[in-house]
Amino acid sequence: MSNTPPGADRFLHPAGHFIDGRLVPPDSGLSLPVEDPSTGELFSTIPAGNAADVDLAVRAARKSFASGSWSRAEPSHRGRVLWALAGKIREQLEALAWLETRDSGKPIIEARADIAGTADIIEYYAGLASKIAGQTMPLPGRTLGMVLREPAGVVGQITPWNFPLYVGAWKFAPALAAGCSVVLKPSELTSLTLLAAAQLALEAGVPGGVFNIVTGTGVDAGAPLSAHPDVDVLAFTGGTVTGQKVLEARAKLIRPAQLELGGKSPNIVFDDADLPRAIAGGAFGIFYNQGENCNAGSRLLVHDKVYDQYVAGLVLAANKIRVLPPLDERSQMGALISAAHRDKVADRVRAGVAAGATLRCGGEVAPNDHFARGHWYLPTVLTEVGKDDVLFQEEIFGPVVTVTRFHDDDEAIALANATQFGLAAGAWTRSVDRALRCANELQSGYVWINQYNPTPVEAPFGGVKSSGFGRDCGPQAVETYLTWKSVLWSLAPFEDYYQS
Ligand code: TXE
Repeated sequence: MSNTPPGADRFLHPAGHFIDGRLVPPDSGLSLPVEDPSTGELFSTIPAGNAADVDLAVRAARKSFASGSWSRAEPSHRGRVLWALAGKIREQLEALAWLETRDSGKPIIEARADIAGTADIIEYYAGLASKIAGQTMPLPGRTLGMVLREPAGVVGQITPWNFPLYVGAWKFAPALAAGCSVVLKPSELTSLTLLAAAQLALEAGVPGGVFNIVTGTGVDAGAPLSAHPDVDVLAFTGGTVTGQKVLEARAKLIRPAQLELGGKSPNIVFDDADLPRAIAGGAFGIFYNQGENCNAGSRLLVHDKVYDQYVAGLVLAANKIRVLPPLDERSQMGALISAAHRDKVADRVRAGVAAGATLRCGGEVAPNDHFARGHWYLPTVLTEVGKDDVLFQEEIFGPVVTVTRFHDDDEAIALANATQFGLAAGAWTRSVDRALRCANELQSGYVWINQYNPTPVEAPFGGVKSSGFGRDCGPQAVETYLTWKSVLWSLAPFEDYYQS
């Protein structure tokens, strides 16, 4: 591409993993191709990491942690360095957004929002670094109790392809603020911006070995990281099945994990909702980022009284979305991440229609114009979907929403809670009582009322049920990366237990 923005070239062809403060060629000598999902063009490569690379990175992380250069640095120093990193990310916003768009297929305007959001996340944790404090308490026998908060040690992090740098920052920023050393494995489909961020972190003052990136597939690099005995804490965002494998590996070591997994989030439209707003919010809730969003509002539940009007409005809104090449400034929806993923989305919809669902708009796209290459799928609305249907129960992770009818509040809440997931939920109503009931009764880690999608870093994000446990964002995220240590200090004369 000729229109590479200034600064992007430097990160376009990574010469290696980022380990111990430098680019390190992979042990295998092999690389993986990097595809532009919107054209199918193979425009770069990343190192194909393996267990030896992971081990090298974990050793570097351990060495840096033990040295204290970061783990025992003054918290305010860590904060200043993280603030400087956020500044560098803001300076490089255009370059990083361009890399993100090429890597992921998302519209450039959404990639810019991701990068600006990444800087927000890092700034939040820069501020938090100096607010981590323990406790003291009087204990029996004239003993002073002190509870110290200490960095957990070496942290492994495995991240997905849908919000590569943004969700990466949800993981690495609180870990670095806590004083941990990190080995992060990005998705093999989208590794460029995290490799760039680790290099910028070194320049901002994060010591070498504290923030390492190992690229590669889940099997070759992710699995050895989650099973590494010297990784104290493992944080993961990705699919539910992979999350199970990661948890099994951690269980064998008896080491903690934080998991943010899939969702099938309900978005409830009551009959007293501001309908135009609920229609716009329903569309935004599912179609943002091509629906490749763990909190996507993929199950619209709509009151019978407004159902027909709502569906008509939603179809109109879906058809208006500009599905264009993602580097086009007008693009509002780009391409899906890969051919395999597009095919999975298409198969799910086909099977759902065969099982009785009605396709109201969208679906597969004729391979003309810019749709001739790359992995495209149109904004899709399906109706006549019931509670027991696969379409209602299983995550699709694409621009596909089902609309299901309900008749009263009890039924709405029961339908909303009727899946194994519990990541996010939305409700549209003018009634304070209904809004509060939803906030109370929805089995979900996150509830939006009269809006959908914003995930500001201030609010903890994560799921209940099979959507995982632990939290990204908020002060809660730092908890994952800290341990408690109780110190008991006797102020009384020593009494020998065996003397009497
Ligand atoms: O994700 P994976 P995939 C959901 C979504 C999607 C499905 C599969 O429904 O359709 O998951 O997507 C690494 N040990 N989400 O297959 O595999 C992998 O390299 C250790 C929801 O792309 O979960 C990548 O870095 N790690 C989600 C990370 O796991 C392994 C975001 C996530 O990829 C591994 C993405 C293994 N055995 C998909 N296998 C969300 N919650 O936002 C793979 N990985």
